[in-house]
Amino acid sequence: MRRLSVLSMFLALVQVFGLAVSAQASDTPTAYAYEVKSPIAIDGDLSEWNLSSPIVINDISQVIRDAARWEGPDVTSCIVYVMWDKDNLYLGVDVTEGTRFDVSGGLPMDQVDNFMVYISTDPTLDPNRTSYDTRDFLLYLITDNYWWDTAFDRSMVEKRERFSSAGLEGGEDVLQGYEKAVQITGKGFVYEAVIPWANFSNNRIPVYTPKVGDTIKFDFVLTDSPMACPGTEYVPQLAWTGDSRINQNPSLWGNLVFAE
Ligand SMILES: [Ca+2]
Ligand SMILES: [Ca+2]
Repeated sequence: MRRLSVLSMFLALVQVFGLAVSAQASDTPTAYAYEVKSPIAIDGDLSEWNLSSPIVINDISQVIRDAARWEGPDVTSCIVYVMWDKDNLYLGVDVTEGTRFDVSGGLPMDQVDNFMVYISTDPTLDPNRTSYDTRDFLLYLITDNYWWDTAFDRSMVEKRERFSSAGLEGGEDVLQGYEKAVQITGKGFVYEAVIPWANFSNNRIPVYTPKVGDTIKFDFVLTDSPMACPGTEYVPQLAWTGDSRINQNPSLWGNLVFAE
């Protein structure tokens, strides 16, 4: 009897662990990027977009910095949409911000109003990797509605293949062919942009050409400075998934699936 009960306990444990493992795997948030079938007009109006896979960033559990200063989803939150074609990545973001377009010169890029796009361009990589691969990128998109500075942070990438950090001092647009537009809304703004895939490449890193069914690691951060004021101390950041370790560890990012 005793042996039997030990065995049944063991089996129960196996079952519990099995469930825990599968729950953990399915816990990784997944969004779909839909293929662009007819041309997208970059005008800050997302009416021609497939909006069926929103990346919603609006919860206290998603605040990865200065949570005590986050004033809630009605002041700082966003919904992100991703689309693609063989040449371009498209981003649409419906932003709620009490203080939009707050960017003052001289502050670090991650202390001013921005989007931070965490994206891999190699679907064959191990999704559980805990450090940045050559083809994992952190792209800053400053949202000032004027200069629209952009930057790449590659400081965490060991094998950079001569693709180094660029634009982190501010005042630069390091992207080629980046088009963006916004429409002001009552609660913030709607942002629409196209970024050619060629920006995530150089003569050592191939250009990514997505195909239907590809899954890449992806994350998105919204930084909302409460006021354009040098010395601003608390600047909340919200991420789709993960915590501040996403800056070092792609396994904490979500999954982005390329769909038709
Ligand atoms: Ca449009
Ligand atoms: Ca702001």
